[in-house]
Amino acid sequence: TTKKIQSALISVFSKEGLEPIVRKLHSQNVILYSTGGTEDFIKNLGIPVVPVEDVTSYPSILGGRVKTLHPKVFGGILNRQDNESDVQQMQEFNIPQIDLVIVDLYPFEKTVASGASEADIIEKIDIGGISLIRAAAKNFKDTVIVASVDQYSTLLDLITNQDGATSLADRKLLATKAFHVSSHYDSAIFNYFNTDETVYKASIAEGQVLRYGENPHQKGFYFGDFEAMFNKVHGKELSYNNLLDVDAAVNLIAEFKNDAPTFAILKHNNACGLATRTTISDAYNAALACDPTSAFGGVLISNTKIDVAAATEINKLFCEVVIAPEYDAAALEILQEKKNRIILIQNEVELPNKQVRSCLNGLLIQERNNITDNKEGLTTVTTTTPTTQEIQDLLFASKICKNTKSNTIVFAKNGTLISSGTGQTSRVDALLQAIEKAKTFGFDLNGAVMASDAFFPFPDCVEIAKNAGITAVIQPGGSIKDQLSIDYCNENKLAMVFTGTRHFKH
Ligand code: 93A
Repeated sequence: TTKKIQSALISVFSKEGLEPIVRKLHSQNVILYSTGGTEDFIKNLGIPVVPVEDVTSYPSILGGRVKTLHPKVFGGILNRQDNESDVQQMQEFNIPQIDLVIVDLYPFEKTVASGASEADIIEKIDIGGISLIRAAAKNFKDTVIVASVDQYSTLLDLITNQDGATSLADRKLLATKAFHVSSHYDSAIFNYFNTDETVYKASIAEGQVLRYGENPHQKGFYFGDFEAMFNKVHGKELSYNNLLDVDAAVNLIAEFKNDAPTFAILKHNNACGLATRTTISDAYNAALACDPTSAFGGVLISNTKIDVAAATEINKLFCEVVIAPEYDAAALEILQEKKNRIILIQNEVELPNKQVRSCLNGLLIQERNNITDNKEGLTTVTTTTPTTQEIQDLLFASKICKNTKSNTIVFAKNGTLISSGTGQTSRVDALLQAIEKAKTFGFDLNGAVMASDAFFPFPDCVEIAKNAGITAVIQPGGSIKDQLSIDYCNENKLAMVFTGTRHFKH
């Protein structure tokens, strides 16, 4: 699969950086074919070059719109050297082999940016060049493609250090880069034309047009296979905000997949109630008790089949969405009493490992946060060790913490979320909010545990927590001032464990 370059077709808009490549190719006796301007450039270097017109026996026509678009050119690039009939046809039609294609496309984006007229911009839509790139990249088994000045150094390296020999892997990598160039180029053309709403809508035909985005004056679309994840059995169309909440709910409940019946209530992507009990109706009631005010209009999710007892309780609440892996038939009937309430059956499918969001003029992509803190990963850093119940509650609180917007502080006790501080700009603010909320809904924090998504930079948090009644703390650790928090806990008989894993969520 290692191949030596013996012939090359060069057609570049910008001639910059081309000279050393042409000289090197010539020194290795590579036959050079070229188009008008590029041909002149090579000739001026005193290097022999075959005009592409000599290959096609056809002049460049229509003001250059058609110069390389010819079977003799594309045959030379696309033929499969291990295909008998291809080889035979190459001879029959007297098609020259083209081993290497170098293209620098018409500068479409630059022309648009320069404020040129539409006619000038359209003339800069490269047709022949993009076809050369696609053809050579498609046939990477036999052909080398250099689709941009950015790959000149790679090519120079191959012809200098490998004497013009390329491996299949070299060619495939260059082909990948070439398709990146061609897809980017076509996207730029699309973006230029795409000023009309209908064109935009047509282009997102595969996406779902939502009623609106986050607010009624914003357009919104969903790209994804909702049906693969859910069976929607009842209710109105899901909105942009519903989808965001459903996403948060599904990620949250995934943490409790193998646990006893667990029910969560979410608002604005954060849990405002979550509890684990022996029955799902008890879990629902405990989750609701955490913050019945926020639960109004919330998104509800269960890790367990919803029975009649749970459905009867849920039916009393105005809520947007209910999600569960299963429902008893009679429970479904009860939940369907409210016309608009969205009821989803969650299928057993893995969540994708990639998370994407827009950022500036591009995208941010990251892996999912796949680490769930477990007992084995905890290090007790204080002289007081947490009790068995506390360890359970610490891990429980940590799972909620991980799925709540940073900065966050979570209080929990006996498998119940008591309160949390969510999305605050300081950890102390998150802590104070959690304390305030616990008080508002009548919780006693004595013996409750605290989870923090990131380390405590100062000992103030453990001090405030201790004074509120907290007896055990879970946090990643890693602050240069960790010891101050540890000292405070030791002096005040608080248990603290480190996980070593930060759980920011923004
Ligand atoms: O107008 S085109 O789309 N028609 C063609 O057949 C064609 N073949 C190559 N433009 C075409 N090219 C482009 O010409 C190349 O992509 C390159 O940008 C440019 C090189 O032209 P010249 O060698 O005449 O400077």
